Amino acid sequence: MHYGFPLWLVLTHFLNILFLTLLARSGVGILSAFPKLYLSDHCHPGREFIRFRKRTFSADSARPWSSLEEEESWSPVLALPGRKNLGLARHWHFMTIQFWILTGLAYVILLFADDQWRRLVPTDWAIVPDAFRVLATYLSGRLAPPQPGLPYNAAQQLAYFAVVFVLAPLQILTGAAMSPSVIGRFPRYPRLFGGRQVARSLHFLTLCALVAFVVVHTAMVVIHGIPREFAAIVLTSYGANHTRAVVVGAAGLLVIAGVNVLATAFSLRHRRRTQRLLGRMVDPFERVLSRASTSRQRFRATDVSSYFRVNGYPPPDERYRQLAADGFAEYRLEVGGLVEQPLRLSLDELRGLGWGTRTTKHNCIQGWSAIAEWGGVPLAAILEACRPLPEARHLVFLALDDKTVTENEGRHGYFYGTIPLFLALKPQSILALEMNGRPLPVEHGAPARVRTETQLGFKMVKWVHAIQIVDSYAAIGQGQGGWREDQQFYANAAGV
Ligand SMILES: Nc1nc2c(c(=O)[nH]1)N[C@H]1C(S)=C(S)[C@@H](COP(=O)(O)O)O[C@H]1N2
Ligand SMILES: [Mo]
Repeated sequence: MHYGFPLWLVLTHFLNILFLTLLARSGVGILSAFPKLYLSDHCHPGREFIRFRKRTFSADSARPWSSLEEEESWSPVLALPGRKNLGLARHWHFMTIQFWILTGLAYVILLFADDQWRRLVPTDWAIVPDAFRVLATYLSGRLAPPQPGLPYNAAQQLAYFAVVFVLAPLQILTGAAMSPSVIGRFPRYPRLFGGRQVARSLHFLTLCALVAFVVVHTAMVVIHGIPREFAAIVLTSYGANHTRAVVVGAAGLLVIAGVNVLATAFSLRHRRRTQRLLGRMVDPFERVLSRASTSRQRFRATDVSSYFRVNGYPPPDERYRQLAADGFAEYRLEVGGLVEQPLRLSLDELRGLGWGTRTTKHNCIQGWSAIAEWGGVPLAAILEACRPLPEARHLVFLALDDKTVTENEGRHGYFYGTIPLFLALKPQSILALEMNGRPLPVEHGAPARVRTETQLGFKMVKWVHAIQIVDSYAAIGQGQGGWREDQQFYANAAGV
């Protein structure tokens, strides 16, 4: 058996490095939105085990704060695209992941089709002590020879095996354990890793391991004899022309750097276009996942988080203060648009439509989670009462908080959000009026907020005063289907 470097191996290596750089940099961009790692899904402030910044926030800080303030602006050199562009970083991550998985599948299939798997997959436990012997050899300053009949020594083989068959799958599995649609449908799945936040931490630590592998691996190729090894991996043969190999290899690395620079510069300059272009590849996937998953979460009372972060400042105006002071006696929810029966409901009338409570995990797009019991009116019951017309497609939730006033980030307008009809009809989609058995606290959306348990938190509009049923949201706001979609370039579908 000859273990050379066939062309497919060279190509998949190249694509793998390209996609890994995009994944790592966009991953860092995502991390910057909540640059701390937890071991518990309650994400209690101060209990993170790794924090990538100095500033701290605490649950008992005197002034109100919002989790968006925990977002950091990291350099575009490190992050793709960097500078507080969580939505676009996610778009790059989820676009690239599809191609990375395809490359990985092609690689593994070819590996087995070609009998090349024997170079990676150990067939004897003796590989473990052998690998230690190899390490000892390296540490004593000598090069370790390959195993008989194989191109690699035991340590190399073990490392390559671990990367392909352990770290890469782990990265995919821990990634999935963060998706609100996946864990809404399979609430026990993240427990495989010790919870969603442990999965998130592992996802980051595995990235570190992969980066460490690439560094050591490249160093080894160099130590083992550039340009001979280099010629083999770039031009498929140990006998290839060395100069040509170095030129082709350098060109390949330049292409990878170039793609990264272009992707970053384009994303920073054309945020809406990046959101739209990448959205074409990412949104359908998220929409299918959201449609297919129905939340089956039923946490227990003892699972409820003692601390639940807030995102978004309450409406500061006098009208809202007055409403709250009167216990929302004057509050009316307006339901209109493409309906047979427009509604105008007091809180009591709303309650009369139906009631349900369930205890679920909230997953903010930034990365934190928390568990609470939510009680409220099924959105399906509201729809039944207003009877949407056949052309109805989306629910628009209009909120009372004017971001021009409550946030000072150069963004503006009243918060709003949309969800497709099919999400509203899921059994765990409710207009919540209670949290943990009490009327909603002001900061969590009093008197009424959306809960739809397979989606990210930003879809769950707080301080709702009206629901509009529409056939399209193109003419609302900036047309992206929500305030955060419009102003922060988040994806409209939010199942991952
Ligand atoms: N009206 C309004 N609703 C909103 C927001 C907001 O800023 N304004 N923030 C959203 C985001 S990003 C999240 S994560 C959740 C947070 O809900 P909580 O504050 O109850 O934790 O509310 C969502 N609903
Ligand atoms: Mo959020």
